[in-house]
Amino acid sequence: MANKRIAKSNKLNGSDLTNEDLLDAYSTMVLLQALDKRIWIMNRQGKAAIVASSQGHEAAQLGSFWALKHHSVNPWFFPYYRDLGIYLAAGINPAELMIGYMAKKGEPLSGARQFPLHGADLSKRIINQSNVVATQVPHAVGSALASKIRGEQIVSITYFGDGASSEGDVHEAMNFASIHKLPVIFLCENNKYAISVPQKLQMAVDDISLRASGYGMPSDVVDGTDFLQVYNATVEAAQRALDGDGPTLIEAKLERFLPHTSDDDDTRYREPEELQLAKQSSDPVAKFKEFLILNKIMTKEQSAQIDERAKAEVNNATNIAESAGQPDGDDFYEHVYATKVE
Ligand SMILES: Cc1ncc(C[n+]2csc(CCOP(=O)(O)OP(=O)(O)O)c2C)c(N)n1
Ligand SMILES: [Mg+2]
Repeated sequence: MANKRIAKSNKLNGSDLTNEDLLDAYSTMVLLQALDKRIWIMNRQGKAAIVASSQGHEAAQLGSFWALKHHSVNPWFFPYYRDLGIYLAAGINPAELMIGYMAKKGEPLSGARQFPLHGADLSKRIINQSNVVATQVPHAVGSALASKIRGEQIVSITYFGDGASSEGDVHEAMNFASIHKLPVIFLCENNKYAISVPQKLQMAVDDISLRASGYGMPSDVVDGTDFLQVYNATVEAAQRALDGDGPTLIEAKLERFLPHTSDDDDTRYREPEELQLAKQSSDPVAKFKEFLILNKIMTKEQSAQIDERAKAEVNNATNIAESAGQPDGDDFYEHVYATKVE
């Protein structure tokens, strides 16, 4: 099968979301950016051990989340370490997330025994067991297989980077999912770097989506800094999954605004001009804001209120996390063994 592109929605602005939905999504995006910035500061103060920032990836994470929120029931999420937006949108609150980065008592995913964002919150239907690149991808395929066997109308979605797309796990997962027409969405957040290695040295193709054709799977390439483009592509992929037509690979092209993690120095391999240009032209939050104001969906006053609310929430989360205690020794095994999934 050729690398088939999915027909784009032809509705005005390409979405079925109401203005209220869009404002809700934008408010979450502003909160995500504010929280991410504060977490980075906590790292610089020596209070958060390691951070992989989501800055630049906000639209890919929230656009796909909103699509599943509106077009599927009880989806399963298999994100990776950069996907703070998925956790926030799924309802893990900013204080719990900050507690996680500071490895304090009350962290919901692993009891603060893992790298930030790793572990699982089954009530929020999020599983991300490991920092080993791409391991979440076969997990999502297994989850989709389980849904198919049980006859459930449930979509699983997994997120991974451009670097991860060269891992055997990803290819095996895509191959299996496509053969068995499993209800899974592969969403690649292509920020053009795997730590310091640029895409050109990772693969000999420009589009990761081209790989889908090798498995007989449709794919789509979207501007991953545009909330609505990601939303639409994910809605169509979810529909295909629910119709029994199998998986889709979505490649969201976007920018990583900060070093790979707080332990990395990107000035050693990235030109400052390149980064400067990316920030000017590809900031998902600024782009979404401009779209909402130009289309008169949001006033400048509303925008300022959203900013203020986000700031207050992040301040509150920081205070709660700063005053939280250290994890207790006696809950050491709590997150180790499986709990029953309802
Ligand atoms: C199997 C494996 N190999 C190498 C690493 C070290 N490592 C951690 S993140 C990373 C780069 C991943 O890049 P990409 O998939 O593009 O995701 P990004 O961080 O850019 O979002 C590497 C090589 C690892 N954690 N696991
Ligand atoms: Mg990358």
